[in-house]
Amino acid sequence: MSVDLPLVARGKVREIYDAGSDRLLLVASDRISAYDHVLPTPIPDKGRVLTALSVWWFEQLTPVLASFGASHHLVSAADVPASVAGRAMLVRRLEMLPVECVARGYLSGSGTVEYSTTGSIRDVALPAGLVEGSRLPSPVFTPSTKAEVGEHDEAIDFTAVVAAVGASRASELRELTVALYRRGAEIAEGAGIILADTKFEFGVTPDGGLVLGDEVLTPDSSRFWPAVTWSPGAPQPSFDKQYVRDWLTSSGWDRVSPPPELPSDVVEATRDRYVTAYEQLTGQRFA
Ligand code: Q0Q
Repeated sequence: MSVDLPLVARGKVREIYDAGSDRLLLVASDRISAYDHVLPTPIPDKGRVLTALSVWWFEQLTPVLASFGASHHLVSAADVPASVAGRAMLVRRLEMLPVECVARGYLSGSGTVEYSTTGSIRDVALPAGLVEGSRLPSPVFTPSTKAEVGEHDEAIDFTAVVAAVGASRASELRELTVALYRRGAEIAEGAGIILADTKFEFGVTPDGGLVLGDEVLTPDSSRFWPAVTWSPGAPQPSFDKQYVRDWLTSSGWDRVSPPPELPSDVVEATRDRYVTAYEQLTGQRFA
């Protein structure tokens, strides 16, 4: 156990610990997942890079949050146990809302499948002729339910969000999710990175205040594409995971049996991609 606190929840690549009555400790590991499997080989510094990125994004997004009368849950990234220094965030304990708030600026993955079948994404009609990787006319709010560990999130429509949190809160979530995505995409574009889509999680404080939780705008919660290779019409290369995906495919792994160890050159190249994403976005050297 790397943290001497009660474990609250464990995800594929992160854990949450109980840090007191109104505090949690969100710890990011160096684990990496691909094709719905957690790989056996860690990526050194992945947890530290993605934590530093979330911390930076919380600061960048504070004006957008404030314009909605909302805030974020980060208390400190310094006041954390030495054993997880740099890869943990002390956060406010929230009542998390049961909605994964996804914003999509580009057509990809399940969005492309839905569009190909219906000509729309959820209740948003889209122009004809869009293909995998196409930029959408406007960002689309595509909420989903929070799946149990190991399950896939389930797409829901806006009426289901209303049923879950009420009409006013549902509209607030949709508008704030899109506004945060737009600001993130604008900053990322300036750094040569396409923010294709992202997932936010929100909670509320006892006085009903809306709070942005979880990690934000990391390569684990978002699709990051290099702008220089953007070419609609096929799946876009991932900014951070393409080396891993390509090697796994070349290894002959069947994506069902336990995944193989990664070779050191793929590990090093992947670490470089996380560091490069951080340095390009923030303009700061990763230490
Ligand atoms: C909370 N999670 C995510 C998770 C497993 C992260 C609960 N501020 C908060 C947060 C946050 N962030 C949560 N609960 C209360 N207050 C976040 C989905 C799950 C590992 C890491 N689950």
